[in-house]
Amino acid sequence: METRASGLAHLVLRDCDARGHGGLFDDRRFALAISWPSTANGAHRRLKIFGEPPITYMNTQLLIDTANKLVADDKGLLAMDESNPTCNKRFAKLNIPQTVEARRAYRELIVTTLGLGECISGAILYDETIRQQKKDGTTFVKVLTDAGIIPGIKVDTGAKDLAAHPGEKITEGLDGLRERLKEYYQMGARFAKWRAVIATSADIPSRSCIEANAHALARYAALCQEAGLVPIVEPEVLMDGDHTLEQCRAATEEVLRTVFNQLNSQRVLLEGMILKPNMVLPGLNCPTQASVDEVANITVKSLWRTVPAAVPGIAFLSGGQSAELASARLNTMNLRFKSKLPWALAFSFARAIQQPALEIWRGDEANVPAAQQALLHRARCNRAARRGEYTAAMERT
Ligand code: 5MM
Repeated sequence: METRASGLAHLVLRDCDARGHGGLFDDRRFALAISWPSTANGAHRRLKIFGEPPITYMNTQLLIDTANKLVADDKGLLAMDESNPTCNKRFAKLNIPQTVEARRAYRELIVTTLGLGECISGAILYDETIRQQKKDGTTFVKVLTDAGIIPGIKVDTGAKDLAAHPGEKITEGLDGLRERLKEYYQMGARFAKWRAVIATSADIPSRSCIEANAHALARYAALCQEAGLVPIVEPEVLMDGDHTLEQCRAATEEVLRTVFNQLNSQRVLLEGMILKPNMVLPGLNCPTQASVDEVANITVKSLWRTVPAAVPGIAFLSGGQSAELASARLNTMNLRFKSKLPWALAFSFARAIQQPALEIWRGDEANVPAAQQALLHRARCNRAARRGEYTAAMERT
């Protein structure tokens, strides 16, 4: 559609078709452009203002299918992508040896848990783990795939201090990422994860920290889609501190708005990604804590305001909440709002699924069956929470 805006300028509203696509309701978006006669014969030069469509890859359908599978059937993700330092820290607290073999044995316990695939759609691995095998030599990737669980991989290289911004972090890992993604795809990964961490207090997050992290997340996401991997986009507003529920809401909304601006600007296909945000919570040291209902309401409201409907799923991180509270809050969100929301509300928990199992295992092979039982229990609780069917009574069974 073109409208004559003035004698000089042409306002052009057109259904994007830069790559030959058309139709308002396919995955293209509107573009707004201004053109004006700029040559003697009246040819128009166009100044594009916004609306570049996401790029179309050979594997666009694969990305959309994988993203949908990750949040289908009321399942969710299991984050088991602790880097070696994080894993060692958790082992140290329980006097578990901090060795490659102990980490391998623990990950074998997780991936061989019978029935896990009934509740878990995808498992996020770490570089060390995606290369590891069971004692009998079967790769973890094969064990997961055989269980109907899609293997994923954490690809950021960690959050480092942001220069000139005391108390703030920037996640690194873009250098060489294209090559690493190719390798992970060949190893069987079909999705990836990158986590940005945003601290909150009276003076932070700064605009520059939010922008730098959102830009990195968007560049990572575009590279993933180019490689056929669904990007899990994880901007985490941390629970640490004494900030209020309202401060967390404001920071979370600002972060999510900026992240989606950057994702659009890097031409990321929203239908082929999953968002992994924090729930909106008061800081751990805030004197006023929030009820399950309050958390559910404010979290959904913030997401409703900021997350485009094209995104197929939102899979929350647990962020240090207790396993039971994470399930209860997710349950209330689904119970109250599921039928009204454009995206699935799922989970991508690490501690809130693994912690009870790790505490039972403690590095002792004799504890493996009981630890697996605990892991499966948490996975079942969270699947029930996706259906709005989780109850405190489940914790007593
Ligand atoms: C497993 O923890 C991941 C971070 O590991 P590193 O700090 O070692 O890089 C983390 O990204 C995790 O996947 C998510 O934050 C979810 O974990 P929680 O425990 O918050 O659910």
